[in-house]
Amino acid sequence: FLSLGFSLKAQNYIPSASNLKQREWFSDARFGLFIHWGPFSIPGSGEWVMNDRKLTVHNYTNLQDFFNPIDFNAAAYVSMAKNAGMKYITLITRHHDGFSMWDTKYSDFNIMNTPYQKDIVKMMADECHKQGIQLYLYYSLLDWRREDYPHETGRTGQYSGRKGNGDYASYLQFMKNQLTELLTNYGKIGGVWFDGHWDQTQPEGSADRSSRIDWKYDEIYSLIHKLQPQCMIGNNHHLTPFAGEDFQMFERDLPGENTSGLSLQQASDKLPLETCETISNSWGYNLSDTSYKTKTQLIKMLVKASSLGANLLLNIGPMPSGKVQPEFQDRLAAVGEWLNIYGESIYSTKAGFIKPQPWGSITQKENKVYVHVLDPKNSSILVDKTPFKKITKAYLLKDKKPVKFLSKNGHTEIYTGFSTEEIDNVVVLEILN
Ligand code: JFZ
Repeated sequence: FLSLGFSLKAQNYIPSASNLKQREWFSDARFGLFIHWGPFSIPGSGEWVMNDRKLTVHNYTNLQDFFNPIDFNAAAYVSMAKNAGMKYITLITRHHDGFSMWDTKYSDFNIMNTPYQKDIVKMMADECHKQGIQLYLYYSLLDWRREDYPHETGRTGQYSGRKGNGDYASYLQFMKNQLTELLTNYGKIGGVWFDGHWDQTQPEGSADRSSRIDWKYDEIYSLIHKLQPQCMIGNNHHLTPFAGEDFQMFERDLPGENTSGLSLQQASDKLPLETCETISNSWGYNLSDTSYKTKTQLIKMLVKASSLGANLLLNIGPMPSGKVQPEFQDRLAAVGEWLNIYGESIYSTKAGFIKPQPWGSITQKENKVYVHVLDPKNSSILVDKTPFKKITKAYLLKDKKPVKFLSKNGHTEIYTGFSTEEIDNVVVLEILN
């Protein structure tokens, strides 16, 4: 094995051929499953329970003794994702509470020290590889437990009872050790989803968004790309992508919409995009949250994300036992059924030539334009400035029934006989460029 003896700085980052290939795969995939799950699920108050209830490290550690997910079944999780039409799973390996869901040598607060004693990441990785779905790993940069995490400058985790000052050099080494395990022992990993950077910056909307610590991302990112060159790096920092990152994520928002106040940054025109949302309002299991989005809302979200050139990473928070509640299962199955018919207008498409409109939005690939009429209020739809020469055919995707249209001087009018019962009346325009 040839070692070059130097490490490329992230600043000079040139993605490898396999990384570029993985990015393409990712953009084509369009739909993934986010899983927020771990001992934080036990109290049923979401994954921030340690911080929200001001629990100390000492008391929170007790959760380790209760985590025994007897209903966890990796094969069932992967099948559920596949049947939903999802192409990848992004699994929490370690959230802000610092619990490691795998057999790690670098922290005692891990799955092997629970009554369960089985490596969740390993079981998921093996099953994903077996069933042909890709695995991405969520890894928190922020830690509410460790004394070496720079907790004194952090915005959260102040009730943990930690003493002294953080020691970032030590914490960085710890993260590198853990990431090395994750990228060595679990086969091919599609990407790493970092989160927690924002703990060291002023809140969104503040003038100064600089970090209070130097995270040394160049070291972390080059390590990952050295271990697995294809592995895509994303970081939920709510800022313009940093050098060395391979995709850009938007938390609870569509690129450019900024309805959550968390994505003021512009969408990169070079990197694959991903938006994440959750079926209820919580990420981790929450007993009091019954605000489930409907299947219609979820499908529209997926359509809009695709129209903006972004993937949808849709979250579930399984129960402490590992069981996925029927409200989540049913919705995932329903989106899957829809994709069985309409998947052609979602997978491997590009952003539409216009942004989403009041009536709906557009995706496209090769010589096909998919007009997603999500809200057919009027009897016709006008698409201004159509960037193609000619429409050769127009029909409903569902049953190939022809659709009337008028296309002149770059204006296209499509006549609706559209059903308001339909979630999405997809009209296919076959075009000449
Ligand atoms: C983060 C996590 O904190 C959350 O638990 C979940 O994993 C989500 C997907 O990502 O959400 C955030 C991100 C940023 C802030 C708060 C929550 N912030 O800037 O205050």
